[in-house]
Order: sequence, then structure tokens, then C-alpha cells
Amino acid sequence: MKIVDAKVLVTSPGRNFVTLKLTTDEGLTGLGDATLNGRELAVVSYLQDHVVPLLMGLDPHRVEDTWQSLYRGAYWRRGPVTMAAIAAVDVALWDIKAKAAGLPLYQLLGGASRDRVGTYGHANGRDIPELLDSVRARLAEGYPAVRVQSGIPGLKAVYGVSSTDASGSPVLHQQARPLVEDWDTDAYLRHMPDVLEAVRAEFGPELPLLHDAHHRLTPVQAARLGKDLEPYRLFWLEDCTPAENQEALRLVRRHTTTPLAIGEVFNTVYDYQALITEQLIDYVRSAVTHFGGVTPLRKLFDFAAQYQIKSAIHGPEDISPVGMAAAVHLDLAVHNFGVQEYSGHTALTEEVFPHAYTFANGYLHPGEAPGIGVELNEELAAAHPYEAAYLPVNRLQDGTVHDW
Ligand code: GCO
Ligand code: MG
Repeated sequence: MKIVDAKVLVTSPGRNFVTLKLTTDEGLTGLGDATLNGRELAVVSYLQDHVVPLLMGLDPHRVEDTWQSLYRGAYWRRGPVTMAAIAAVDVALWDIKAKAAGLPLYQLLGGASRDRVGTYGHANGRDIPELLDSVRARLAEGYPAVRVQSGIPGLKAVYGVSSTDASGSPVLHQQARPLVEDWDTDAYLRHMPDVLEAVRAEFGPELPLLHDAHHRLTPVQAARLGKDLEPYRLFWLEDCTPAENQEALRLVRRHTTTPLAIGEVFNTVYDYQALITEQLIDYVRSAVTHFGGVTPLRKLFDFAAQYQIKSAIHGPEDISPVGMAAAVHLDLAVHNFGVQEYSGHTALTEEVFPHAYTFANGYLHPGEAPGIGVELNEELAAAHPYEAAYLPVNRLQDGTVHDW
């Protein structure tokens, strides 16, 4: 079998998604997600201009060899653009291989290690009462675990929490120019224990609760937060410090038993090396889409398993259904699965990417369709072309840019 066609499609059924579609001489097709939120077109160019020409005539069964040749052959390794592009090729090849075998991808990854894939959903509130309502809504949808994000008194727009404009309508997180959010770490550190106290008081001790600090704290601030939140027994504290600095987690870990999760912006195992071997974290958060595909993420999970660290694949709406499907196959197959983040997609996105995976009562299953089990409705995709959209920037109250 040979690859005879490769197309890079960009569509925006509510937000931008980049999809690679490979076609073989036998008529099999494979899809891969290459969406890099806010920097989509850089990956489109990387694929179209530099990778697609290399794929023509290639045997799609050679998944490992293709991965190695794209990673090593470029000489310039790593980085989110490169690794998103390689991920799309990797997943599209796995899709073709599994279709050729007539099997859902998880069967090629060793088969199911569980019956269903547990998820967590997002609860956000501008204040505590609104957050409690949002937790209630997630529980009504069946989510077995909930991430809680709250507005901070005195701040107008905080990560994960929509603010409103003068007319009271929600301000979108992603806009044609970056939305400017504001930040005050002391106010945040003072407020978060009250938030968790209120959520625990309302929902009891058993509900697994997560919180995302979105890289905003210094090591000592993160240590303080981890300690202050210990009474509320978080399932995890996510991205407590900026992700570039692995040493930071040593200091945090020395001071708190709150479990730590990190890695949604990581793109190779080297970003995790000290974190895993020194057991500084409890969950690895990388997405198939940003980590170079199923091939390296499987290796990361196996490495992490040696240290009792679990998987927790990043699953916001900016991972397309193609990337989500690949994630759910991996979740079902690996032994050290922890949890899958899942917030679903808009109805239009689901129409553009019809898929075999299902979400019911808080649990995902990849389905039994051969391959990853996702189609692309190209006509509908083309009817919703690319729209420029930036993620926000974050500034302290004196105007200084802060980590977002
Ligand atoms: C999460 C993330 C996302 C990111 C987004 C940026 O935990 O789901 O923090 O919400 O902000 O993926 O593109
Ligand atoms: Mg996050």
C-alpha cells in the first residue's frame, strides 16, 4: 500500500481545527489532528510545505519509521509546531493501519484494559454561587469528576471563567485580537481555599475535584496553594508553575501532598524527564495532538507507569474530534490510565467530524469502527473557513504581562 494523496484542511465550525487527510492507492483514508490553538496556520504551512511532499509513495504501515524520520530527519527537533505536524501524520497512519486490519485502533494498542474511560468536566463561575450551579450542571450530565475554576473578587476576567460585557453578554475567551485578562496572585491565593471550602460543603467529601492554576504561580506560591488546599483533598492541582522549569516542581513537592498534574504544553518526553524519574508529579497531561501522536505518547505513558504516574490526556475543545478519538483509544488501552479531560464540542463541530466514540453519563468509549472512527465532512468543513482567533493575554494590575 502507498500514500497517494495528502490534504491539509482548516475549518472553523465555531473554532479553528487543522486536519491532515491521507489517502492510499487502495482507497483507505486516515485522519490526524494538527490543531495548535491560536497558531494554526504555522502548522498548516509546516505540513503542506515541508511534510506532505515527503509522504507521497510512502508505505502507510511504517508508522514508527515515519515518525522517526520526520522527528530526526528535520534536524530541528521538538517544539509545538513540529510536534503537532508529526502528530497528525502519526495518527493518520495509525488510522489507516487499523482500518486495513479491520480493527478499532485500541485493539492494535494491546486491546482494552478497562470497559470505559472516566472523564472530568469543567465547572466555572464568576462567583461561588455561580460555580456551585455549574458543578451541579456537570453532575447532572453524569461527570464523575469536576474541575472547578472561579472568578476572583476584584479581577474582571480570570482564566476559564467568562466575563460579561456592559450588556451582560459573555465575552468570548478567543477573539480576533487577544482579550486582556487581569491577574493578582495574592487575591487568588486568598480566595481559592474559600472556593474549595464551599464546594466541599455543598457536594461532600467524595466528589473528585480538580483545579487548574494555568502556570501562574512561582514555586513558593504553588507550595502555599497546595498546602492550603490539602484539607479539601484535590484529585489534582494542575499546571501550578510555568511549565518550562522542571526544578520548580521539586520545591512544590517538598511542601505539599496535593497531587500534581502537568504537561498540556509539553511536546516531548524530555520535558518530563526529571518530573517522572524524581516522582515530582502524579499525572502527565499531554495530548496526542501536541506530543507527536499516539506513538510517542504511548511510550511516555509506559515510562510514567514505572513511577506510578498516570495518564490524563488534555481534552479541551481545541483538540478536534480527531485528536479526541485518538486519545480515547489510548485511554482504553493503557494500564496506567488516570482520567480523560472532556468538554465536548459544538453540535456543528460534531457534524463536521462524525465519530464513533461516545460519551454517556460521564464515560467515553472509542466505539468499534475500524481505525480511529472519525470521518470528515469536507463540504461542511469548507463552508466554515479559517477565522483568525487569539488566546487571551494576562496582565497584572499595573499592566505587566503575566503568565497566561
Ligand atoms: C485545559 C487547558 C485549556 C487551555 C487551552 C489553550 O486544562 O483544558 O488549560 O483550557 O487553556 O487548551 O488552548
Ligand atoms: Mg489546563
